[in-house]
Amino acid sequence: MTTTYFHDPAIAGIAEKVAADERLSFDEGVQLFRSDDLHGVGRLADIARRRKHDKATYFNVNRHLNPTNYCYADCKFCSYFVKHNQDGGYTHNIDECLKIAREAHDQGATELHIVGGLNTRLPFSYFTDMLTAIRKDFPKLHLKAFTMVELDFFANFYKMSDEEVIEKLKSAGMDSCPGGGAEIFAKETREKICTHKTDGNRWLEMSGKVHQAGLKTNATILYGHIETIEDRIDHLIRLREQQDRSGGFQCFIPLAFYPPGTQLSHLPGPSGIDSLKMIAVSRLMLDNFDHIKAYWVMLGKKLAQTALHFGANDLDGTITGGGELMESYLVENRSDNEATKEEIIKLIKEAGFEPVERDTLYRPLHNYAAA
Ligand code: V47
Repeated sequence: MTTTYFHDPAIAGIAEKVAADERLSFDEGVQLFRSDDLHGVGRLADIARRRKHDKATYFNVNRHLNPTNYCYADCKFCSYFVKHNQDGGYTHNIDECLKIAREAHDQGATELHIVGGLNTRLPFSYFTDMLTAIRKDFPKLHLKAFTMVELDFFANFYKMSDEEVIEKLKSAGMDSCPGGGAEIFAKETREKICTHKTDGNRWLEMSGKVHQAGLKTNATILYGHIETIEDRIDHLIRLREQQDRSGGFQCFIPLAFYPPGTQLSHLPGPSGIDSLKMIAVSRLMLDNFDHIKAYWVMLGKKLAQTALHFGANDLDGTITGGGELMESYLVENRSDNEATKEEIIKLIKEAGFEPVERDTLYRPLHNYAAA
């Protein structure tokens, strides 16, 4: 690759390694973030993205179910949770969960994304009963349920081994796990934003155990709050190492911090440029992750579309009717909370890529390139 396209000599050096498909180091990750050559960084990420996927860009038809917003964890970045002594809390009963699953099914969803608060007043059977009931009525709906933080909470609170928790939920219908709760692994920063929950090492350990049980999971980073560039690269490298060990991560989703309503509401949140870099650097550092998701709910549709040129190859789902958690961090225009399949296809095509509807496990269901 000719390096004269890059006005930052550091990026020109990294370009040689990207061309040779070589693993990037911690320092190179930091250099990518510190570079002012946004086009250069994006170009490298685009090369890595096209090497794996060419023009294919994935989306799915999904719906969120957030069973309860009661949570003891008190994360500083979260505007969704409520404590037991506060107003505004809810817990859906099984019939209400089934109603949401039915709506999802009737809207053509192939996936139900189930996450909620760490609620100390529910029995474990609430979760297994919920999965069992949904699985019975909607056997084809993929249940992407519970973050590593929820699984860790279940093991501690209900006094079960990790393996037992995973096995019981799997038997009840859990098909895979979403990537939430990772936030930022770096200890000092994590303790400032979410000191009461699962630490980084434990989050990674639980992922390994879920992978060992034969289920896929996703991974996330929450960025644009108080973390440093070094924290971000540390996070990516620890995920890359876990993927080397257990191999079950499907997709990485950088989550742009949305401050309103949180205990960090004085912060501005990440800029558009920072979000594009976060996506690009994720693609370049996570050489053993197939999929990088530009989550339009948090980026906004226009920036998510642009991110497809910065290493992302997935736009997440249509999310027809969001859960309460998603609604708490919808960006900018709060009516922008849904995207039809047609709209997602148009966003992808306009960006010059080929829309592929997928299931949760990235099996292609329909290629809309010619449509
Ligand atoms: O863990 C909470 C984040 C996550 C805020 O696996 C916030 O396919 C921004 O993990 N601003 C939950 N982010 C969502 C999540 C997710 C989303 C989409 C797809 C997948 C997947 C997973 O949301 C939490 C936390 O990191 N979050 N509050 C906020 N104010």
